Amino acid sequence: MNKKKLGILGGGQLGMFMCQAAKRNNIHTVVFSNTKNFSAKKFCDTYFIGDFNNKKILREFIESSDFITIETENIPKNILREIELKKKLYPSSYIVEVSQNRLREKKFLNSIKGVSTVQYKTIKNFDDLKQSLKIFNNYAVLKSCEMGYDGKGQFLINKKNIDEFRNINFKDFILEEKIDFEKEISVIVCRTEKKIITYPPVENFHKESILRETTYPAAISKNLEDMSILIAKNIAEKLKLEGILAIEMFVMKDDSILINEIAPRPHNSGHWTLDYCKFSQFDNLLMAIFNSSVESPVPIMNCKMVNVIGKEYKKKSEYIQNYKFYDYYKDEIKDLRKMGHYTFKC
Ligand code: AIR
Repeated sequence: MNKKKLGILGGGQLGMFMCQAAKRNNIHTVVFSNTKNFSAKKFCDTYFIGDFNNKKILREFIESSDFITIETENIPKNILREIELKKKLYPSSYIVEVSQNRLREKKFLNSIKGVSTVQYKTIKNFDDLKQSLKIFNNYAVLKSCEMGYDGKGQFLINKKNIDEFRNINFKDFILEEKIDFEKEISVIVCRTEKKIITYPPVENFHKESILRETTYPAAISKNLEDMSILIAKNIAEKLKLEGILAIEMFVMKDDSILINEIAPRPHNSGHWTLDYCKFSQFDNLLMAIFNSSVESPVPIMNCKMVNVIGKEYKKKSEYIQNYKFYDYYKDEIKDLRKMGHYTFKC
């Protein structure tokens, strides 16, 4: 019998983990990468390299896959829609389009009863920026609506540095209030038409807008745990999710929850599930796609995941000796680039 074939748009570390999980489940993987040296290269069965807008490659990629998923939300809308005309995309192009634009994402989230985000303003010119900064007590974050991840396209703005932003191209920006939260947590939800499961909330620690550490479980009350799971399920239901969605949340000092952002793909804060759950986030994505079902994760023990960022990668042998280390096989060390991660029980 022919193997089932999964097409993956993007070939970074998330794609790499998808390929490894697929191999364990006898699923054939086809990666479409827009960079030449990519993490998933040595783990996929076949690959295409080229611009996502290359019609010929896109056609061949679609033809060689039974189902298609994404490992980054930064994929042009026209490509997602074209794929969906021919093959089922997990999650749907609608969900990816909501999550790839901060303004659309915030409008969607705030339209759900019981769900809120931080305050924000649409910024179209320097005057907007000046006015909105005042509203947010002269301390706020300017964010590009699209194509940002790991802090890219984000700038902390205050009275002193605002003039540096006078001449930027304001085509597509929002300004978010800078909030004083208690904790950052995330919940991963997997859903099919038949079943919905969530991974328990984990606690995340960011530095320079990039995730450094995730701890399972999050040190929060049972009440907050239940509330975060309820919100995650609610968002997934509203989106009619089929596949996986990660939801980043802020726990505020008054125990309320604000949603930071959603990501319709496996998430860095879910990498602990590879070692410390019966079913990892990647297993559940594959089950959602190929079995139309998902399984409760069954966490095994308390643990931590630590990202290896930029030059920290040079200490790789030390991590290998002391922890369970995962290499992302990136072609180049860059500042603030995720190069690998390690996990340990605690
Ligand atoms: N990624 C996607 N959205 C956020 C993140 N971190 C992962 C994906 C993508 C890779 O990071 O796996 O392909 C890109 O990493 P880099 O270091 O090449 O920018």
